Amino acid sequence: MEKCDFGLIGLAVMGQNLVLNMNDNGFKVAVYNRTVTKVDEFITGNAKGTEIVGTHTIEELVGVLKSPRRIMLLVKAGAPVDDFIELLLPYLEEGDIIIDGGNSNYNDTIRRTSYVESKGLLYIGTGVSGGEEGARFGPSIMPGGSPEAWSHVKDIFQAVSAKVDDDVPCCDWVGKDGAGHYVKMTHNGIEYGDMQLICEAYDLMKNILGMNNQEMHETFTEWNDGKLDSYLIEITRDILGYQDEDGEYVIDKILDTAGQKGTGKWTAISSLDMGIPLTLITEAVLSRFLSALKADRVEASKVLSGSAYTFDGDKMAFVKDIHDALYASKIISYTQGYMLMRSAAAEYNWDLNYGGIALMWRGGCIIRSAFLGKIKEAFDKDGELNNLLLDDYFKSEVDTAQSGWRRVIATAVEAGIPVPAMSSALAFYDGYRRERLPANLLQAQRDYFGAHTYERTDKPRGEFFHTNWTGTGGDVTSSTYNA
Ligand code: 2AM
Repeated sequence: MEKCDFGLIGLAVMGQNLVLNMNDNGFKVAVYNRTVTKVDEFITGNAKGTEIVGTHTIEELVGVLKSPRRIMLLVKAGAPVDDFIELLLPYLEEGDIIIDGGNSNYNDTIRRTSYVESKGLLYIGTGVSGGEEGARFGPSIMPGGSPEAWSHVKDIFQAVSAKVDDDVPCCDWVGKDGAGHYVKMTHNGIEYGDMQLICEAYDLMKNILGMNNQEMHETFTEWNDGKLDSYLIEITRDILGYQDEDGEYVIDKILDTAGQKGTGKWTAISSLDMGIPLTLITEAVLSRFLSALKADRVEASKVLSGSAYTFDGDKMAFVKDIHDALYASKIISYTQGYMLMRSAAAEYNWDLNYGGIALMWRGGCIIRSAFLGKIKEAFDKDGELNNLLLDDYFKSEVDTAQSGWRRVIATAVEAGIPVPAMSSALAFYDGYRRERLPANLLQAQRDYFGAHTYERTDKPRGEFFHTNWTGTGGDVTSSTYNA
């Protein structure tokens, strides 16, 4: 038998679909699964009539692959990945490549890359985004790991990935060790932010303007033809228009408690660790937590009062303002996401291609949008662009949107409708553009109670001063005491 090009372990839906996609693209794939009966079910079921080869042991899988062997794990993140690495190692040879295509934490991928390399093998940790549909017909693929591995997987990864603008693949090498999974994590964080922003726009339309599902469906239809053109706006349009057999809107019957699998939380944690003000994504994660407190909210709703506000302005004008608030906030969210990646690149010594990342997200994945094309253009103009907000295009877009954005936040506050993502985005914008913030007072307070010292506006940076505020504390400064 002619040997196979690629091996895949893990035949859940994502794994099955990715294998079928590879098969469609002319690659011969061998598969294995922990529960071996699923291999036969797949071969006689969804994979019937394809070139896909089923194997029943790890040894058999390894035996049918060409060298260097390329084996992807698409199994549950965490211990199962480590377990399979251990199971594979005894059968693999120098130069073989283990690929983790699951949603692994980038810290695990950093550790696994160095471990697998220490055994003479190569490792790739790759983000694969686009859900089941993406895996089948073209996901966004974000690989990182051992750089020498890239040339061995490039053809197959780029062949099966999504394409934009006449065949440009949404897949390129991201960087060494955990870079691919870090960028995938950031993608998921941005996805949390985009979804929260859309939910806030929905809340404002429904609960300030009193719009019905049909009206909102039409609004999202219009928005999807403009600057907000994206997968998430498109599915929101469809969700709002969807009626069940009884002609009732399904959206109104869905319980308002959000679930999560943790990648948004990881993004927020990483931003806290690195000191990056990733406010919007973090608010999106916290909003899911608040939504999950359903029983508490039901109780509180009976007790706590809000506002008696009623809207009496121009409805259509306010819908336009909501659009602008969503759009400007989205610019802030991506700005913050890119700040995070820039900081991670410095921390972990990755050489990230920021325009290339926008291109990878442009198609195939959940946050795919026309907007990402604009981000790509910004980095094409200036590869060293320090902050997206300073790009001419985005600067002028925020300029145009900001009056509507401010009106939305002001109205939401008056009406008592929470818009944590939109309002934290505005607070970030108003903070970031300020030459002077009130942290002078904060430094004075720290120096007052803890002698933490401060720098002065009239002296060079790096010189530290202490004031004896009370006249009794003496001149001793503190560098270790943290009150
Ligand atoms: P299974 O079919 O044998 O359950 C998605 O859940 C994929 O991850 C499936 O292929 C599943 O295998 C695999 N998986 C889940 N938990 C696992 C574990 N603890 N060890 C090995 N594979 C696991």
